[in-house]
Amino acid sequence: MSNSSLPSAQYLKDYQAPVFGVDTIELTVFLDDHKTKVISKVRYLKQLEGEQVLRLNGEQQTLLEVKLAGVTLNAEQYQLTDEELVITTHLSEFELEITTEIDPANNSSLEGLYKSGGAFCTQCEAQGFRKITYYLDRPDVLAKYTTHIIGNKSIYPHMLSNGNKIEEVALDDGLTKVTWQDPYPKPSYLFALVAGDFDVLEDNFTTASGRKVDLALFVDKGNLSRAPFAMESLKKSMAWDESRFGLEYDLDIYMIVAVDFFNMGAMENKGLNVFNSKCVLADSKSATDADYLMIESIVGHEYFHNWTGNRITCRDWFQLSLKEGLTVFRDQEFSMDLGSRAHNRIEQVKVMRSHQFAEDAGPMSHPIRPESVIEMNNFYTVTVYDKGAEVIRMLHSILGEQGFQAGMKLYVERHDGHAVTCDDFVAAMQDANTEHDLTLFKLWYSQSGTPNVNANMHYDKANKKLTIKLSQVTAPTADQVDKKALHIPVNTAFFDQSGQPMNLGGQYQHVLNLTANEQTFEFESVEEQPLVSFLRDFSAPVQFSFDYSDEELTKLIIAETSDYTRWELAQQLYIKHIKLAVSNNDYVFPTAILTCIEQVIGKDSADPQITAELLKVPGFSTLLAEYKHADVDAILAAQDKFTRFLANGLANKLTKVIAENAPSEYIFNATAMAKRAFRNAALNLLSYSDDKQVADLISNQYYHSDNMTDSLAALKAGSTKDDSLFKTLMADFENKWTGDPLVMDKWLALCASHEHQDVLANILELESHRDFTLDNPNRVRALYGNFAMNNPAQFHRKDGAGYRFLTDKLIQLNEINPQVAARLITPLIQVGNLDGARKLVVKKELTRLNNTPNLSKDLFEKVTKCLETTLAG
Ligand code: 7MK
Ligand code: ZN
Repeated sequence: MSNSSLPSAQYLKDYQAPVFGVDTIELTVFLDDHKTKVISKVRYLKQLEGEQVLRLNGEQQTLLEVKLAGVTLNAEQYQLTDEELVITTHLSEFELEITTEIDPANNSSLEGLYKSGGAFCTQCEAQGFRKITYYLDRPDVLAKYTTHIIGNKSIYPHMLSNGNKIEEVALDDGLTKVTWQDPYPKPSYLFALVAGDFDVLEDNFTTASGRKVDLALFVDKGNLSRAPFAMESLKKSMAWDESRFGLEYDLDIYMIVAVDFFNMGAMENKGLNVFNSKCVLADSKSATDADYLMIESIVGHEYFHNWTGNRITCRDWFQLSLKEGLTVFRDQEFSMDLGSRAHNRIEQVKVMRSHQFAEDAGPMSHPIRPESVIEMNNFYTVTVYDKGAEVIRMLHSILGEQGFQAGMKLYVERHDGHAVTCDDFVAAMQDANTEHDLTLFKLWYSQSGTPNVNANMHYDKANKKLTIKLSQVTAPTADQVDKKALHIPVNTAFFDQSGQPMNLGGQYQHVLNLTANEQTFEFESVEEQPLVSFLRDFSAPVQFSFDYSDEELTKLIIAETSDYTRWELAQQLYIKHIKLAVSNNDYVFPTAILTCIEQVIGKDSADPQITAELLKVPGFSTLLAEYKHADVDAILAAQDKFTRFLANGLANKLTKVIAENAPSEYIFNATAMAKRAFRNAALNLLSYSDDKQVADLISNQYYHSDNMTDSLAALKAGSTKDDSLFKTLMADFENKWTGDPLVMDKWLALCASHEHQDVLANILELESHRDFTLDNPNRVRALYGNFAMNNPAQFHRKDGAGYRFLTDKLIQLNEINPQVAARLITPLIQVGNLDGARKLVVKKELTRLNNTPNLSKDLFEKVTKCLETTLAG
């Protein structure tokens, strides 16, 4: 790549409103595998003073004709580049008709219009529409769409687009034209078109105001029996948004299409969601409890976008968290209202700790509202989504449910039908809650990095006075050096030494609002030295530290009234001792840990779903994040040693848990799910013990299971045991499920995360397995993604073979699907705390990648940022 053509960044500060707006767009799409013709007729209106120049985005298509106000332009009358069609005109209101040709069957990027399996399908967010036709492909240009699809009905019985179907006519040549019209103005990223042969699950929903909405779920032929759960989830989502947010659906029809080739989880296109089939299809034989929960939350997420994203959309892509952070918060609350609050919170925090904190500490660090972007696809991140949702969650806890809903109501009233900013959102929250001041809070939108909050405590026995000093520091990040003090709400609870809640000023729970670098909080009439629990329910996305003794921690774990926080404190206890073992080979773990956990397991009142989580040892990425200069081998060894200590120490208890929670016929509900989780966590932990019977337990569970949750749990437990058992079970599973791609992804994942010396050779062999293909993102993530993210021992091999292997795959995927490649690179750029020798190998590999011809913008942005920051010098 020559210097002049290096991809360049766009900046939030450079935003300019569009000079031209669009009234209506009429698209006619002539379906063809390699030569799809697209005619777009657009009514442009000049809406601002400015240049009479219309700059249309467009890529990877052949321009056939341009007609301005009915007159065909010749090539001198416009400028065409690889990325733009530029037209200068004195008109301020005109129709532009553009004919282009595209090649969906060869579109392996899965962006724009592409062929997935036998079906045509689109993905336009963020900037895929420009691969379909030349247009103002930006979220602040809203238009009313009419879409004509012309194709062979015997091959494509279902031809779908956004809105309502208004016409279907047979044409002379055996083709059919289907016309759709969407009455709601929308940006191009919400456009969708699907054509294919599907089985359809139909249902309906009556809204609170009594309107009947048709629901249709389109799946590949033969998959109908795996569709009902997603349909139920959709109806629950519609009911929940009415009852909790007062928001109703607004069209007469809501469609979901499941496709096998999809870069992400799903997409909220107006009235026509497109889903990755793995986020839709489920039955008890093939899907785990975790899959069911994931499907429910993603169906919810896409549905909730109808208001937070579609009716009210983003002014520009820097505002992505406006719709994503808010919609993730909404889908989290949906899952929490339907299921276990504490369990959901644990899963949310795991994502923050193991992925978001790492992103903030790495070369791609950015605020939830980024300030500069090279490739927008790189900003669909855990920071924008999950930290974004944490920021909304803090607002919710500061304002309370009522205040928050008042803010939402004002936000919808003010901005329905418009493209707005994060500032507009906070302004609505502020104006509906004048008793609060959100001025400082807004800094969460523009400051990146994870704050470190530290607590110190002093109890003055003579004066019965308790003083808590909180301080915050946010270290400089790759993108931003200067950091300011944030508003950090620290939920805190007090317990007496016997473990009873201790009221201070009438209550035992207090919110300490930290708004400066350092702050002191004083409590009077405190009768005894309390046990204090901080940052309860993860009240802010920060790294919190308080120097607990083991005794305090174990007492608090028993005393806590918040199930989430009990788990959190247990994690702290585990991490503390694993770290001690990292720095001392001869470290002996205290048995007080066992006593404490045994006591929790034994509690009648304990929620088995949460207790199950207490039996899981912190993952490698969580441990890695504890270090500036990590010794990978020592961390893995200490983690393993601690797991075996817990397993052997709790072996009797675990065996009892397994026996007492014996499987019964599969049913998906909270009680049954919690029971399975408890049993399977016990089985998994026990597999690390020296217990001789565990192999029998595993094989017994595997062969007698009637559901995927238990089968897969047995396989996972088997993967830690002796090789022959694991090999036998894996062969049986492969034999049973080959040809079923979604299930085989679980098998591929297990192969890739198996901690065996030969895993790389095995993966190479699996590349020619009949169930693997490099052009399907699900397969790629199952095999390579699990190797890179869930097999730390082999990925971080000292000889660099893991890094080299991933780089080879990235170079291959760069040509096929840049977006998938750029997601897969994450563990190779979050290397700041690795040792010098490993960093050197990574640097060599990233340099090799950087020199790849035709390196995509997606990989370019991440590789160069890593080489310039983390690996500079
Ligand atoms: C979730 C965008 C889409 C990453 C996580 C999703 C995407 C990427 C689903 C694709 C979504 N708008 O609804 O957020
Ligand atoms: Zn979303």
